[in-house]
Formats: sequence, C-alpha cells, structure tokens
Amino acid sequence: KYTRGHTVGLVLAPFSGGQPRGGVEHGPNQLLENGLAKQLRALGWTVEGDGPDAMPDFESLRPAKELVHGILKNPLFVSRVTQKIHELVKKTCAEGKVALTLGGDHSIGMGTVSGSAAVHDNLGVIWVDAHADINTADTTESGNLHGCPMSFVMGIGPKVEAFSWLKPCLRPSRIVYIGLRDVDQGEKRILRENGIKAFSMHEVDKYGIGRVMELAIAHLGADCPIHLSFDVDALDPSVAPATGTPVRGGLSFREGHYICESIFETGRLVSMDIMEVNPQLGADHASLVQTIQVGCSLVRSALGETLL
Ligand code: NNH
Ligand code: MN
Ligand code: MN
Ligand code: MN
Repeated sequence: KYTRGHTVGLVLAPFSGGQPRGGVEHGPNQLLENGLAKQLRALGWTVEGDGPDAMPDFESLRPAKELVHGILKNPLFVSRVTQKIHELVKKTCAEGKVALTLGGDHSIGMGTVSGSAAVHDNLGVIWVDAHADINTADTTESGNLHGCPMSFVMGIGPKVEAFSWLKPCLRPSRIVYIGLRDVDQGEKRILRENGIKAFSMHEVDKYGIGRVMELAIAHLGADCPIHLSFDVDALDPSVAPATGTPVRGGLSFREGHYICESIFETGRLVSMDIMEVNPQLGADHASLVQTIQVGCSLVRSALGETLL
C-alpha cells in the first residue's frame, strides 16, 4: 500500500504564524512550481491535491483577537491552522494514502503528527531537524510555536487553552530525532527525563548515517507505521540555505537523502512533512533555487526515487 503505484495526498500548509520570519508561507507553492507533483507521478505515484485551487488561504483563520498565554505568539491562530491540518492529514491517512504535507513552519507538525497518529496505531515519528522542537509554554525562550510541536503532541507541559482540541497522542518511546545541534537547555532536560532517542550530529559523525538509520528504525520496531518530519534546517546551510534558522554543521546532501531512502525501504512511510523552506531567505536567487530543489529531491527519495 505504501509503495510506488499507490497514492500520495498532498496537504498544502502555507503558514508562517509559528515563527516571526515572513516567506515560509510560500514554501508549498515554490515546491509545486518546481514540479514536485509531476516528479512524483513520474515515479509511479498517483498524486492528489495539487489542483489549480488547491492552495488554502489560512488568513481567514486569523483571529480578530488573540488569546494570551505567557510569551507564546499567535496561540489561537496556530491552533486553528494546525487543527485544520490535523483534519486533512487524518482524512488522507484514513483513505490509505501517504499524507505529504508541504510547509510552512514546523508548528504545522502539531497537526500532521496528531492527524497521522489518529489513524495509525503505534505510529513512530522520525523528526529530522537541527532543533528538537520540544519546548513547552514554560520552557520556550522565543515564544515561537514552531519550537514546540513535539511537547504539544505528547501532552507535556502546561495546558494551553487555545489547543484544547489537541489530545496527547505520542509517547516518548515512539520518537527518534536525527540531526540535532541547537537544543535549548529546557529541551535537553525534557529529552533526558523522557528517555527520548536522539541522534545528534555528534552521533551521526560517530556512527555514520548508515548505522544511525539501522538504530533509529530498530528503536521504533520492525512493523510500525512511520511519520517522517523533515525540517530542511537539519541539512547543512551550504546544502539548504533558504530557511529561517540555519545552524552550521548539519547533515550533508547525501546524509539527508540516505535518511529518506532508508525510510522508503521499510515500506512503512505513511506520512511525511517537508518544512521550513523559506524562499525569501538565503543570500541570493541561487540559494533559493538550491533549497527548493533539495526539498523536492528529499521527498522523491522518501518515495522511492533512488531505489534501483
Ligand atoms: N529552539 C528554538 C525555539 O524554540 C528554535 C526553534 N527553531 C526551529 N526549529 N527552527 O526547528 O524557538
Ligand atoms: Mn523544526
Ligand atoms: Mn529546525
Ligand atoms: Mn538556542
């Protein structure tokens, strides 16, 4: 069911309200303009959701008056948009399709992980990122909700009224991180206290990406459905420069693709996000083209392009 010849349901998430930099809302459009849907069809997938009027306008969901919860920015706006994404991903997964969400900032992960987990029992999440995105309303130093999706889907930290729809749906043992290198102090404590499996760049260097993927997949278990959430800032800024919070010392082009290939090989990829492509950032036009192309290329690898 989750191999070539079957269906990918696109979920377009042109949203930037989880962080302060404009431009990331153009990610989905740019990935499609670069031919992503066509490329996936060429691999043998049926692709749905890229029609002429497919791009949603989340501005209509912006509340007239925001709720206040400490330093959290736009909690109600983020809640409404991610709830919408949750419904779309859930519906796509329930129809037996691979749900492919194009972001947009990573707060959208609240909707994609919870939407996929609502359909797929025992879902394992592979979160590829320079950052752990596991801050709570208490630990966040920035107030940006794109730094918080994991704690919100796990249901740890103080309840935030705006997110009453979001029920805890991911246990700590169902998570594997890859690529971490900029983790806040409070997040390190959460990772430690919950015993969450994390392969930082240190482990990628130490074991090599081949061994890391063996361990990552073994940790989740031999027969669970897998959600891959890929933040392009996991890649080195020389590979993916057009993103909001680049951190040097990241994954190489091949390491990023190897992660996607290994997950495809399991035959158990049920949903995937490609996040934080920001076509308005990066030094010049070439860095934007490079980042969009690498985004498309990661998705193709996760959907079988590089398998002979
Ligand atoms: N940890 C920081 C925060 O919570 C940075 C998060 N930024 C990201 N995450 N780009 O992927 O604000
Ligand atoms: Mn992220
Ligand atoms: Mn990140
Ligand atoms: Mn920091």
